[in-house]
Order: sequence, then structure tokens, then C-alpha cells
Amino acid sequence: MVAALLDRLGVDPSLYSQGDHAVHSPIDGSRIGTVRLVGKVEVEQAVGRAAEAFQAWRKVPAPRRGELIRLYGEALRQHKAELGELVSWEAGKITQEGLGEVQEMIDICDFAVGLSRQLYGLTIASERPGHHMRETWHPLGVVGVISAFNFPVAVWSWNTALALVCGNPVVWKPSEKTPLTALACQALFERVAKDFSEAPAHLSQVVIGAREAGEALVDDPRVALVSATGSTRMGREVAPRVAARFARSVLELGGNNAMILTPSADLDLAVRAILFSAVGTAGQRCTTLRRLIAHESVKAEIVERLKAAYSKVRIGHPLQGNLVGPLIDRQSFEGMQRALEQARAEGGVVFGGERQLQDRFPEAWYVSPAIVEMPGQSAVVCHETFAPILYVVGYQDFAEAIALNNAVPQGLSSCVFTTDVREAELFQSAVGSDCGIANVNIGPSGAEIGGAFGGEKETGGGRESGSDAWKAYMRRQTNTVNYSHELPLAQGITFD
Ligand code: UN1
Repeated sequence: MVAALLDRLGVDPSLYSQGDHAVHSPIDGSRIGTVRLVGKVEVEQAVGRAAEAFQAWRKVPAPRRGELIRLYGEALRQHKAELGELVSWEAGKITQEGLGEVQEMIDICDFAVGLSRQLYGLTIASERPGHHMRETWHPLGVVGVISAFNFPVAVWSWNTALALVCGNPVVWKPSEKTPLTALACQALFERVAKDFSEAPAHLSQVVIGAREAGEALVDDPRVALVSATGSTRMGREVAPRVAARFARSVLELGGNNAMILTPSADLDLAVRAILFSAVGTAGQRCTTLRRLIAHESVKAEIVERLKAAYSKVRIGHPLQGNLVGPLIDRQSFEGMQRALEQARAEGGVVFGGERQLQDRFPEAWYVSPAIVEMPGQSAVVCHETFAPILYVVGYQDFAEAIALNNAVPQGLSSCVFTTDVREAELFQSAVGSDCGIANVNIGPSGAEIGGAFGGEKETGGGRESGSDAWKAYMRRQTNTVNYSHELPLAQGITFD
């Protein structure tokens, strides 16, 4: 099944049938491939090839670079079904979400194509007569991408589509849990790039490896930007190492995303939004809804309605019409159980959270999503557990709700459900949510690619994807040109 998909995506069988690192599907625990893990030396060699590719690629006009991405987007359109299904096999996503992830790739390609004609600089009024100032954007250099299992292809594409139109080659270290989808993206890319005469070899490379490979990418002085998605723990290691060599990082780390549910909220809408954002992707999005901050007047009703909705959610094989697929692996399941234990110890009342389908899939980790009513935002609530646990806490007044939203170390996404325009505006104001994403009447997950994506505090501060996130992938240059016959100095200084 998986081999047939890889074949249709053009992946050389030797890449997934040799080596000593086994890849298992979270759907049923079956082995779906073996890959070879590379170490420091191979990563350094890949970076060397990328540095060489940069010399040529930076000279190709940006709209031509965009044309390559347009063609890649076309290839993704043609192979959307296969790649989506492969994402399901390797990451456990349901059909709709596997396809949605590939659509997100197609969308960012479209965005990047437009961007390739809009890498706009500025003209600036000079204080000196006969002078002209401007700001220009130039290609930056090799971009290293480190991605996580939960968005095994989309996060790479956000980085790569932008990096390439900005004139930079990419070296990608995917999660060791999802190397096959990475090989498929790479195979499609190579097929498109080989017919594109301006594309030098090695514009995009994949290095599959463990910690040592990641470290080599992070520490290599030729890597100008490291874009890393993963845990806050990982970010704490990456950020200082990249900073120590004065390179750039874009960090997308943990989230602990809340919804404030106000007395005026449309509860029908809220139930649907909560279901998608708390239960979807089996709670394994960085934008997953993890905290429901409900006004005391609606709390009991929403909990009751959610329990009814959760009881009906179909859990099972993600390619067979269910809504909740498996957790990625046993460690993830164990982490979830530990969190539920801790929640009980901190006074929580747990609904759901049990292992499911153990008989049919003894080697896989399906769970019923959990709702946990908590007496307050205790330690476990402030911690991101990458599993479907929704903590519910109450509030009395709106200022308290905003304070609770902000009282966690992470700052990725947030939302309010209200029909009161004052609450909606306050939530999105300077004294409202402290997150990178703050929504009204939609859940915290499932962002479109057009906006900048990322968050504050322990989320890492990076921005990827839309808006002007491209600027992180280029170097800014300020130019002053004197077209006069004089040499006036700035600040009116005389020097003679
Ligand atoms: C992630 O979980 O790492 O907003 C990314 C969303 C998706 C991306 C999530 N567009 O949920």
C-alpha cells in the first residue's frame, strides 16, 4: 500500500527499503519502510552542496524562481491524493486532514508565486540634497528546515516555497517519525527541478537523521537561517546555538491555545469549533485547543454538550471515514495518561481519555479525547501535552478571562466566542490576547496560509507562511546614492 504510493510519487525504492531505521505507521503499527539515518558528515556535505547551489540560484530573477514553485504547485495538484494518503499512513491523519495538509502546500506555492514578483523594498526620503535612499532585499543563503511529525509536509512547504522564491536553497531534516513523506516531497521536487534549466542541482535536499544530524544543521556556519518546528525543549537548545554564531532562527514551538467562551457566545458554533480544534488531528496540532475558559453561566451547559458530542465522535482507522485517528506512538499515549493522572491529582474531573481499539490494533495508540474540568489553571494546564486533552476552567469577568488566556508560558493561538463587539475588540487589542494568533468566533487551529503564522513567549517568536514572513528569508540592505557634485554629510556635520 505505502510502497505503491511511494512508487506513484516517484520515490526510488532503495531510499525506503534499506537502512536500519524502521518507519512504522501509527495506524496499525506496521512497518512501512526502512531508511538510512545520516550523521554529521553527510549533513555537512549536503550543506556544502546547498552553498554551491546558492551561488547560482541567487542570480536567477525572482519571478523565474517563482515559476519553479508554480510548477511544483502543479505537481502537488496532480499528486494531491497520493501524498495526502501517504501523510495519513505515516502521521495517522484522517483522509480530510491529509488532503488538507497537501492543499496547504498548494496554497503556499500559489502565495509564493505571487510573492516572487512582489519582493518589494522601499524608497526613503534622504535628508541630503542630491541623494537618494532605498532599501533592497537580497537572497540570504542556505536555509535549514527542521520539521515535526504532525505537519510532516506543510511546514516544510511554507519554508521552502518562500526560501526558494527568495533565492535560497533548502536543507531539510524531517522528523525521524515521518521520513517517507519527506522523500515523496523531495522526489516530486527533483522531478520538477530537473526540467527547469535555471535550477542548479541541490536546491532542495533531505537529510534524514537523528539528533546528530539536527545539530550539524544548527551549528553549520554556512546555514544562514534555521527554521525549526517542534517542542519548546528543542527550541531551547536550537535558539542559543544559532544565536551564538549570529545566524537567524525562526522558531515554531509549543502552543497552549485557549478559547474564551462568553455568555453571549453562539454555543452551536462554539461546539463545532471546539470539536474540530480540540479533537481534530487527535489533538496533535501546535494550534490544538487545549484550554476552554468558560463563563460560569455557560460552563455547565457547554461541558454537557461537549460530552454528548465527544461520545459520538468516530475514532478509528483514519482512512476509513473516522474523525479521530491514532496518536503518533506509545510515548505519546503514555504522556497523555501521565497528564490525566496529574490532572486528577490537581483536582481535575476527567471524562474520556481511555485507550481504544486495542484488540483490533494492538500495536497502535487510539484514544478517546478527554475533557477535564479543572478547579483552576494548575501546573498541568500550563503544560502542553501533545494529545487530545481539553481542560475546562471557569471565569466570572472578562478581564479575568483574558488574564487566564495569557497566564501560560506559551503564546501561539487563542480565540474568543462572543457576539459582544466590545469583548471581541478588547480581546484583539494591545491589552487583550498576548498570542501570535487571536481569533473571534473561530477556533484557534486551522489557520490559512495568507497570515503570518507563529507566536510569542515560549512559542519562540518566529513567523512563517504569509504576510511579510518572507523577510526573514532575505537580507535587507540600505542603499544611499549621491547623484550630486557635493558631498554633504548626514546630521549636517562639516569635516574640513
Ligand atoms: C502545526 O501544528 O505545527 O493552523 C502547524 C493550523 C495549521 C498549521 C499547524 N494551518 O492548525
